[in-house]
Amino acid sequence: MGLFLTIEGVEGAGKTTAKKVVLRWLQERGCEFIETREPGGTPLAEQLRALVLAEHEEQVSDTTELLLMFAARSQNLGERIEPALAAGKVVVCDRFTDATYAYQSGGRGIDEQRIALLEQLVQGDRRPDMTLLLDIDPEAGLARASARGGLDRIEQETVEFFHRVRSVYLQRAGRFTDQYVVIDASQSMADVEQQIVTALQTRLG
Ligand code: Z5A
Repeated sequence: MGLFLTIEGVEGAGKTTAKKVVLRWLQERGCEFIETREPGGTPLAEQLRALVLAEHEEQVSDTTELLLMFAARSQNLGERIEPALAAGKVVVCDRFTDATYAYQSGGRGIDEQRIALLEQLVQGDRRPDMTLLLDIDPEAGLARASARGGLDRIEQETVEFFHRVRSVYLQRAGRFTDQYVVIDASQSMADVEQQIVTALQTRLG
């Protein structure tokens, strides 16, 4: 029933661009799909997104950040993702729990067992069927993102933070080979698009 496809990567890797390629590919094949993003995807989850990405006068603790990510996820899963999958649709989600392992465990240093507990609580057995990991050196990704202007609270982290994020993504890609496809996002847009189309054809036919 349905197919759950997620898109991941460090800042500025080109997820937004990749999502358009995936949606066009699905459309051309007449697949029914929904698109969503995390944190976000429903009105309440989008409010949680705004809260967690905004700068605050007080310090946002790592645990608060983690719980806000999962609060938004719980809402998006219940309201949008699970109903769409149950209706046999493809769900294309810009980031999901792999981002939590990468950013909150890799980046912030939270023990991954704590994330696994929340993952089980919020998602049960739900995991992505396929994840496109847009892999790029963080310096190159940040340069692309900065050119676009206005960095949020997490985007202002150090380059070392994003190296740890990338490293966790790559570790997970090596561990969950049935789920992950690694795309070399340092290439030109045309080349990245070709890699994505090849991955979709190979995995989904
Ligand atoms: N976060 C978290 O910490 N924990 C979690 O559990 C979740 C998320 C779910 C918001 O995510 C933040 O939430 C994010 C992680 C955290 N914080 N950070 N950092 P987001 O996905 O909404 O935000 P983002 O990572 O900041 O997305 P982004 O900057 O929009 O990145 P992108 O979508 O990968 O980039 P893009 O807009 O497609 O491309 C960036 C620019 O590069 C743009 O001008 C493109 O035209 C250009 N581009 C794209 N591809 C290419 C190629 N191939 N060549 C040249 N130029 C290119």
